[in-house]
Amino acid sequence: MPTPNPDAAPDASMDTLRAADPEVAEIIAREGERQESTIELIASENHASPAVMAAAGTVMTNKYAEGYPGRRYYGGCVHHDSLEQLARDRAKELFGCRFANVQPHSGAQANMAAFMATMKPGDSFASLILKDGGHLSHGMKLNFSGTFFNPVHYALHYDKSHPEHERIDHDSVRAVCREHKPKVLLCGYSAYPRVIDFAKFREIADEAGALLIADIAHIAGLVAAGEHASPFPHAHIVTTTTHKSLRGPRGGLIMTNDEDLNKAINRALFPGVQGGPLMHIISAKAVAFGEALRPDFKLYQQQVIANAKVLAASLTEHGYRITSGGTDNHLMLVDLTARDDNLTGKDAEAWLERAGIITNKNGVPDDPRPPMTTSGLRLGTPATTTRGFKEAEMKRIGAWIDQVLSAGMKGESELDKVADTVRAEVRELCAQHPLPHATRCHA
Ligand code: DSN
Repeated sequence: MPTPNPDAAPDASMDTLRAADPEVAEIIAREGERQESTIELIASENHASPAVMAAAGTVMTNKYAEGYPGRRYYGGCVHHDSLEQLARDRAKELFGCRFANVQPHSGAQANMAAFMATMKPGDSFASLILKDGGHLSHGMKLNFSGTFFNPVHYALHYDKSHPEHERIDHDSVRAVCREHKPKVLLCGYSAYPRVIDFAKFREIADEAGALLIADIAHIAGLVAAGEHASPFPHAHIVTTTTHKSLRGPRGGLIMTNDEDLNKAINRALFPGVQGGPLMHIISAKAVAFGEALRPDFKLYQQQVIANAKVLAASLTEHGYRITSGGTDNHLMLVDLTARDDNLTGKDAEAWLERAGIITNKNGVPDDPRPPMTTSGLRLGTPATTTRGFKEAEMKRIGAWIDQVLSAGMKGESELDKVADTVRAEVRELCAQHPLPHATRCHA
């Protein structure tokens, strides 16, 4: 867990903000208190360190630096060149690759640039559909990826008697690639709790003459720490966000080992997709990469995985079903209908929030319910692990989740009572494990 840095002077910047704009400062302070006093189980969220946040709020926001180090369209970029080069070098060291573009504002924009670098409008790419664990930018019809390109989807095994039930069906990947001859095969997911076999994906991509893109947004921290196999050398392009398990600022990153692809990616990102880079965020990415290069980051990721396993086991004991039978990474999908047919993700998310446990509703494979209702919850452990929760706390959280959901099924008055009791206990536990940025956010 990152230790609060007494030299980061976070209080001073909040004091400045409070004096200049108390209205904004008040809302931010309340959000700080919310984060401080609730249990964050959203698998894609984390608590960035004070140093990452300090770097994100600096004079680097004042500058246009369109272009890349050494080739800018504006004068005065000397320090921006140094910083972007440092961020690139740290990203390359962290992920063991030759080229890194640290400018994407987000994971979706990283994917957009990767697609533009490898495909023409109308070209096909193969991916997992959103409802089975993919991502908006993996071909959802309203997203750029489904509007300008032609997504074809492979599937999960869906056969309860199959040992690989609810895991990637590599035969389906192969069949879709043989039939459609896509330009790109995309792997990497937003709601997939199992290990991704990048070598197998590359084998299938090679057979189909496709390029392999791995979107490791969710598992980037695990990969960086060597706690999930690396997509290199298998993937031609790797995209990621920097704020999930990697615990940096909100942003994106694109990497490759191929010099020509690197040139195409750089062109596609700027001027293809973006204008000026967010240099303050690139500074914060450099800090986060530096943190992830430290030995304690590996211990953190090991604990993230251990915590996820314990939470999954605890929920199983309470009668819930974890899709695919468990988890290998930082997240799990909880099938609530195993506990009660009428239980929905929408209700569960709302009821748990009343108790200070923050989750997101999520479809389970083959979910008959629509995305705004769902039969499942997606839970992840990066954020709780950052605040120092270990196995014992995970067991308690599993029990609290069941207590609240059981109460919710009994009706409003029972939920009211139990949610209040659990909320108080959650507050107490959170107070024993203050966030690394506590001093920054509190009024
Ligand atoms: N929206 C993110 C998630 O929650 O997984 C993916 O970008």
